[in-house]
Amino acid sequence: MKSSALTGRRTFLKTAVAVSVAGPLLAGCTSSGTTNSGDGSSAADSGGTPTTSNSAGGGAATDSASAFGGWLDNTANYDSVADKTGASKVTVEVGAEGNNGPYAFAPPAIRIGTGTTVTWKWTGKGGSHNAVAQDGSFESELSAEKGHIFEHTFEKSESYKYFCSPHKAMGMKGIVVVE
Ligand SMILES: [Cu+2]
Repeated sequence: MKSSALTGRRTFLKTAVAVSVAGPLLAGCTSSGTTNSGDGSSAADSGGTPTTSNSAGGGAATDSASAFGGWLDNTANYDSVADKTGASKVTVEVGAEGNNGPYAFAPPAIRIGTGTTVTWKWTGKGGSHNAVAQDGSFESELSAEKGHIFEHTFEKSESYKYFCSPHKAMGMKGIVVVE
């Protein structure tokens, strides 16, 4: 009789885990118009959050990156926007480690105030890089030289997507959010 009790408990746990996994998944899908997303969450209080990292990992990463319309979806070193508001000068490394080699901007996403000057500084690694705004508002030289610098002062409250031409497809992209 002990074993049957265990089996029953195990079944319950399995169900609880399945429900708690389904909860966040449904929640993440609300943007695509899923109907009753609130229903599944009632049983999710039994914990089980660690299990979500396996099944929902891809979806969750896509979700957070999609804040910029998916711009940083394949940018490996992006996980959040670095808050640099209040700083008058901010430096971004060009050719930092990321995207399977020195093919990243670091930090890839920054938030600044108007009038802030951003300085892109080349590490000298990964060959030639540049920093090109998608809307054409700035474009650096293509350089492979360590210590090379490009500066741009942001005056308008806007989000500026930019990329490195040679490595854009690899995920060498960034964004400057001007408040
Ligand atoms: Cu590059």
